[in-house]
Amino acid sequence: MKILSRTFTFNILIKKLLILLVGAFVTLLSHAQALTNVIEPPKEFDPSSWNWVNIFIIILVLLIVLVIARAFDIGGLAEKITGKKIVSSHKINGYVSLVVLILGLFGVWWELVNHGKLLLLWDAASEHGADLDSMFMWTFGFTFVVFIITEILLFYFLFRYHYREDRKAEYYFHNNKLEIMWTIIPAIVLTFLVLRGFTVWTKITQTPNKDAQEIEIFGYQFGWKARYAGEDKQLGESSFTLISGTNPLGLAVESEATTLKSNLESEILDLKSILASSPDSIRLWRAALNSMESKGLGNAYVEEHKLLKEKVLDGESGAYANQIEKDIMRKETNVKRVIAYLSKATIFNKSSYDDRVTTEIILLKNKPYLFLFRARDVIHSAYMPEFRVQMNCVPGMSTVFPFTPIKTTEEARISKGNPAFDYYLYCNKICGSAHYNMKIKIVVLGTESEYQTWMLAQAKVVPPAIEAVPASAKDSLSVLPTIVSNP
Ligand SMILES: [Cu+2]
Repeated sequence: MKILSRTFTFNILIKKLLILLVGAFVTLLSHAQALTNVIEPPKEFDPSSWNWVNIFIIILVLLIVLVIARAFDIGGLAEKITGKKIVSSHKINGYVSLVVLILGLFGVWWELVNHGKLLLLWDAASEHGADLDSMFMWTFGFTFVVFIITEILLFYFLFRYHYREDRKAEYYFHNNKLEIMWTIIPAIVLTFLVLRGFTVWTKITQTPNKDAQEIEIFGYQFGWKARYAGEDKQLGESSFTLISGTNPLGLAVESEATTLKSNLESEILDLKSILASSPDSIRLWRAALNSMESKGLGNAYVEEHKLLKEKVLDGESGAYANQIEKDIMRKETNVKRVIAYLSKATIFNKSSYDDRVTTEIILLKNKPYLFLFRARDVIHSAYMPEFRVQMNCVPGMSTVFPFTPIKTTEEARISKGNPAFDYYLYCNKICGSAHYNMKIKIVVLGTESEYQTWMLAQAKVVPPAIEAVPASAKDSLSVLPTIVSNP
């Protein structure tokens, strides 16, 4: 029975197990390396591609499971014969920790090799992007080193200091050296990261560039519009107050504002007359409801009966009149705002007439831009990952982000090895049901002439009936942009 003595049996089994595992790792490793050399999308499963390596791995895994099962069998048998405890679960846990450590580190290495290009930021398409990427890499570097050290310590300590009857854990509740170390080191690292972040962000957002071309990016449920200044190199004024069915961007166009004002006023008049006649209406609805119910028609026309009853209840409780009053107040506020705009005649300076509203954003390589963001309905977020740009778009206020693209779409296609690649501006705030579809294409061109050709093909803002130009004045105004339709 000596042969089944505790340490002997167990150590041999564990050693066999480890050798098998290491063998499996080496095989997997070479296999993984072979895979990483192939930069192709995953293919459909093809049985002919299954070589002996795969079969060997499967057999190996089965063997390992078998060995583990046998180890427990023998251990249990030995315990029965000797009456002593042979398999120590603490020892097994210790070795399992080592296995987890090796497997985990291998996994980290494999991920970095295979998906590093996706995980790490390295090919920003804007001038400031390299700074942001380097910030990311520094943060990643620090946390990576800490991660590796703590993982090794954690699992190695589990292995090295697992429970043994013949040794006792040392106990102490305070250690000044440790306290100082784990306060000062993170403090230094965080100070470095925060200061660097602060300087980079200041550099990106606070450095005015007088040559920057302004482009307005307008977000709405669910899409984007871009607005470029025309020949006057000036974006026309706009306001959310002036937004209407025919003026979706709320541009400062006097005739549009006047129409909006008169529409609102007539809507208010309509609502007021509805409100004045509401007691009569409510009496009529009540009479109709009573007659319906007395004739027993409530069961035959369930839906109609329900709607009529709701109307009567709303009317008699005052909720109906209340809602109309609220609508009137809201529209009156709108009218006041529009009138205030109309009195500020300076903003209706026709500077928006030559603006061009586009459904794509076209940029020129190495040209500085200042994006001005607006939103119509709810908060959206303009996110251009390739350019490392993100900014909230808030209704009623404007936000900005300056950047300079440094790679044309063509160059990006080549460097990514993807001829179908395109830059996009996405919405990055969950803003409603079709949020997922809210994006606009960005094209970065290399030459001014391509840009000009595209720009000329864009329609000017000038709304058709915008300014009713008197016939006699038409000639003198012919320099003003006429109605241009999108070719
Ligand atoms: Cu959105």
